[in-house]
Amino acid sequence: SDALAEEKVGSDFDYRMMQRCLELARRALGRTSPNPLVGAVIVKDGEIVGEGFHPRAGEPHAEVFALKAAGDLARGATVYVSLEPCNHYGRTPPCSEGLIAAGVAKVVVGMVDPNPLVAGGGIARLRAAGVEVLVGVEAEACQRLNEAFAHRILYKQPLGILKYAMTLDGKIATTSGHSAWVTNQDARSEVHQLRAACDAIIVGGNTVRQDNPYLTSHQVEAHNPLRVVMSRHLNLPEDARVWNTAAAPTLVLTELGSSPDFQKFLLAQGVEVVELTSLTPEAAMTDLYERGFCSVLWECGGTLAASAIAQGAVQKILAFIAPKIIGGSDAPTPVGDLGLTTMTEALSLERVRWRVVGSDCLVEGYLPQK
Ligand code: AOF
Ligand code: ZN
Repeated sequence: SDALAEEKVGSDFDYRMMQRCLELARRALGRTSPNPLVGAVIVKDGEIVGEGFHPRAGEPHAEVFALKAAGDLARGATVYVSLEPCNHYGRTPPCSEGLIAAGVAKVVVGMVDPNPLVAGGGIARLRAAGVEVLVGVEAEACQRLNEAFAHRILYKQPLGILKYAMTLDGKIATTSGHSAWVTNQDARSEVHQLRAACDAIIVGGNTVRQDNPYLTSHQVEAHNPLRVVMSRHLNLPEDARVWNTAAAPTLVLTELGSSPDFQKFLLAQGVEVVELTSLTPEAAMTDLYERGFCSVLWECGGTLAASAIAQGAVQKILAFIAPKIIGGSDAPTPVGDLGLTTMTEALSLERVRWRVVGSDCLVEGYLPQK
């Protein structure tokens, strides 16, 4: 992707139109899984004559909305779309055929669709019909927007993102477990935006007992992810905020036969309960994959985080670092025991980026592929 970033494809106008596609695509943030976020813009004689985005799986694709808005003006026009037009009969007919039938002259594509059912087939179909196709305008931004979709479709697993906030001395809470708040308001708003983009958030029973979080996106009109609590024995408080399913849906993953009384209580609150034969991060990810999810945010403590990493349920790390020191040799840290003993075994993140968020710092990176 570094090579893509250097080689600039298209004109400044092409870039502006593709950025508009991404802006449109983001209107459906968090709502399209298992489908991608896609935006489309149709331009005729330098003017936008139609726009569209994919609102959710089962509904028409971005190009269909844009073509409908453009009407007869689509003939001879240029279509910008952040993801390669599809070329298959899924829940909807192929967009490649729709574009050809509308008589468009040119299609500018942000990125090739990683879906093996498409994977270049849409571009090839358009070219075979005499439509000019330009690929790779704003490719990196397009790929970043749909990294979870790409991960799901290529690896048959949701993208696992481990997010934590720690002090400069590497603690996520004090020795007594108090953690409100490690980071400042800016970093916390960023987390709320991140939640709006994800399909599920997972925590363990400890986080529910210690922090009593809402785990919502705290934004008007924003998508709220499914809140998932992993708890073996269900020794959880009845007054936890996550049981308020009026705010957002909640799923409890537990083991077969755990506390029938508490399960009854949860069901009465509208909480879904799933008993797994073995309650592991891997099994949790399988359940969430089967629900059609693309992205899962791990907002758990160090013990669960370590086992999620060890089981390959985490691919991406988002670490907020606050310039504070709390001290305490027993204060909890973001990642528990991984069984590594020498520094040469450390998991070295790839594609690392650092960013200042208010008075805190955000480090982003990807775990090496196993
Ligand atoms: C596009 N534009 O807006 C979207 C595309 O089941 P379907 O018919 O909705 O097809 C889903 C697949 O189509 C999805 O996995 C991806 O490959 C592509 N999604 N394609 O041209 C869109 N949402
Ligand atoms: Zn399509």
